[in-house]
Amino acid sequence: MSKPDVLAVAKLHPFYQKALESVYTVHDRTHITDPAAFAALAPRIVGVAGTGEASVPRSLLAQVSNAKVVSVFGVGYDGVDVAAAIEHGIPVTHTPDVLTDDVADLAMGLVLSVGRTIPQADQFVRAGQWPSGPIALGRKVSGARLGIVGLGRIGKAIAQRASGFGMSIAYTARSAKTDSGFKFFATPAELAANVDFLVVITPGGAGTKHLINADVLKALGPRGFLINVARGSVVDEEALIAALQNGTIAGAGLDVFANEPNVPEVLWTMNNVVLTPHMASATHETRQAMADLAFANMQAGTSGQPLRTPVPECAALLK
Ligand code: NAP
Ligand code: 8YV
Repeated sequence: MSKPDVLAVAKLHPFYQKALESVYTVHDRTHITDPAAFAALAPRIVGVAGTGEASVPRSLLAQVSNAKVVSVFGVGYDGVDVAAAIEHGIPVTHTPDVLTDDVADLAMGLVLSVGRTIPQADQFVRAGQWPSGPIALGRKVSGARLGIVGLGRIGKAIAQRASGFGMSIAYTARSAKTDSGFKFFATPAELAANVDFLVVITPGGAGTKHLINADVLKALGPRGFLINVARGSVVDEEALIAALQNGTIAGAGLDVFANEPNVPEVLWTMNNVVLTPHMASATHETRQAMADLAFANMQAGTSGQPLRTPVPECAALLK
């Protein structure tokens, strides 16, 4: 008997790909590589598999309208047109919680990296520069002021870690979290003006586009550092580059970019930035847990079982 067909809309992690292949025939980006063949295939597609960065537009959802689920390998799903998916009766799932620790760990790693110039110090030693002079002094992290833009699952886990470093914590979000015990600022600019490290960890998409703009960077100031582990779209990348070049801010730690995997070359040469390739959830343990959950959602969706982790917009409808 032939296996049911699913469409992978992005290059999937091997853990997820392998699990899917045990049950389904996985069509790898056929909608892009061979649109004519895909037009014939589309009505047979029972599920769509994606990543946190993948694009699932309205036009594609219309083609795969017999699909039973869109299962995203990632907590962010800003590339999926959820409204269109709901109109077609296709629920969307994601992988919250299982990656929270890793992303919070990397956020703190970037705080420490930019403050204590760890990657630059590594290069300093490797380049044989140690004998000819001490390395420039860094910025003390313990006891510094941390601002979190987005106090959700990951934002709270960052706050928990930062508390261990004796940092004072403030945040902004769409609404104040009265039970958090942290100081709330209504806007990113007000928060930025009152912290040393500003960590961005909101969803991407239209609601947060360029939330961090030139005004916020100006408020962060020449001794302030920006950390972005959210989505490239949340930060105005041109304004950020200008702020780094002009000394408007002290430096930045960036895991996400506006046009991944393309990182503006001007950033490659700057000594006050630390760059990582969208790897906040990239550990063996977490990628396995994400694959298990994404696969479980795909199987549940395609067999009419309750979904493990539908996105909030769909969870409300499924109740
Ligand atoms: P979450 O629990 O839904 O938290 C999101 C937080 O962002 C909430 O506190 C929310 O505020 C806040 N927020 C949303 N829109 C906002 C706005 N316009 N202004 C200010 N705050 C806003 O999500 P999570 O699990 O923490 O994940 C957050 C995001 O991290 C994901 O969506 C994804 O984009 C990113 N991420 C990146 C990586 C990576 O590899 N770099 C990995 C995983 C996740 P309210 O609470 O007031 O609604
Ligand atoms: C990616 C992420 O999904 O969960 C998210 O929102 O951005 C990441 O975990 C991961 O890089 C796989 O594409």
